[in-house]
Amino acid sequence: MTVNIQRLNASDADFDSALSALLAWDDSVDHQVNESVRHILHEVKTRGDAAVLEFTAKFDRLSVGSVAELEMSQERLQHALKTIPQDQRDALEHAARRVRDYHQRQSQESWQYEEADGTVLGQKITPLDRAGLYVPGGKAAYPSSVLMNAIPAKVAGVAEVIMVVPTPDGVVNDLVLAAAAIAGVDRVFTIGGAQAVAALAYGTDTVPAVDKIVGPGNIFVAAAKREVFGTVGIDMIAGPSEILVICDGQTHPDWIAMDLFSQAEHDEQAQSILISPSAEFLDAVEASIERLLPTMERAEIIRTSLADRAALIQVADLAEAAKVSNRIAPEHLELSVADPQALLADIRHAGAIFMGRYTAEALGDYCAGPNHVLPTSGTARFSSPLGVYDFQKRSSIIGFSAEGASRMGRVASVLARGEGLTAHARSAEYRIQRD
Ligand code: HSO
Ligand code: ZN
Repeated sequence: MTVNIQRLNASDADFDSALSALLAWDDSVDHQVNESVRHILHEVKTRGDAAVLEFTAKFDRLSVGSVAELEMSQERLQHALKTIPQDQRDALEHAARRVRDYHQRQSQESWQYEEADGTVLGQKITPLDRAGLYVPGGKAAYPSSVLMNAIPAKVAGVAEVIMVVPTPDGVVNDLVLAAAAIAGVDRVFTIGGAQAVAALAYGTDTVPAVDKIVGPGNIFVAAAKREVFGTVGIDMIAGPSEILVICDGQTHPDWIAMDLFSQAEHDEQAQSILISPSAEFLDAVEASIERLLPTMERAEIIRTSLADRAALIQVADLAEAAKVSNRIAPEHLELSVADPQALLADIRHAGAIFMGRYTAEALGDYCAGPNHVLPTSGTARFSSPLGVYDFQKRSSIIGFSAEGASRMGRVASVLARGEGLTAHARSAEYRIQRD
């Protein structure tokens, strides 16, 4: 059964509208979902632990007497670390080291400077007190995502990282717990859904309230995060995974086909796009797709994703490829070309850029070092990968000398009177030295 992947040509008159249609993504909120999420949030906010227990029994078929029983001890995390296969442990630890090293480079320094009259101005960096990390359960439970979310928080200096992960029917994923142990997660509760987001946002007798909630989740979790934003910070509402490959036609077509599969296998809504100046190469990759697809474990997910959302786009040259890519602003961008550094100069919008034929996007998902939590659905136009910055904040520092207060008091006074704010004006004027 052939996959009918959409073909586009940038020189076609209707290319612009075809591209818009390809990128159209319906993230409209479902009112039904919003209703039930609001109800869950309200119940947890007002009834705390009791509500968390009821929803966990209802949605995860897990009944216990107290939320404390749903907490996994550090001993339990260490036990998971000791019992997972040794190669898994080694690889997780290796990846964690690289993720930590990379994120350490993002550390921000506080700074101050002094003006001639002794006035001091500056910026003080402070980590968040507590961060909450949502980890999905079931087939979307990725230990790599535990590392990618928790390590930047720890590098930032967050004192307490609280992880929540649903365990439907009490089934625990030991790889996820082991990753939590490696990343230094402080507390883990086996709760999930909107009730877990609510517990983190509002706090209960057992679950401490956090300052920011990060991590992916299903539509209920996304709706809950949207709803609690303002009470706490959130990272982003991530859409389905995307990969865009720009290839000059010289990479093995099987490699490119598999790179496209690698994001398509995440879910049916994932988007994989290949752009090349060579029509023969697009044909060759299509042939590879046909041949390789039946060999894939997740063939059906990949097939649906490719049929519904993929495209093979022909362009005149690499410069045009970069232009189309900038318009798409993909989450992941592979520059599978001879001179990726030269092409990089033309790239403006992408969550992560993978340089050259050897740089499979999958390496970035696991162990390159940079974060795999990236802006999706074109939001790379204005946002960035998750990082240490997301777990720190800035306070401005302002310190006037007597001389500085006198000089700037005159300026403030004029502006305050212009705004009709007399207390502001007089507060500044008290400090003006008159002689
Ligand atoms: N590609 C995903 C992250 C991931 N891949 C986790 C494998 N495991 C983010 O777009
Ligand atoms: Zn992935």
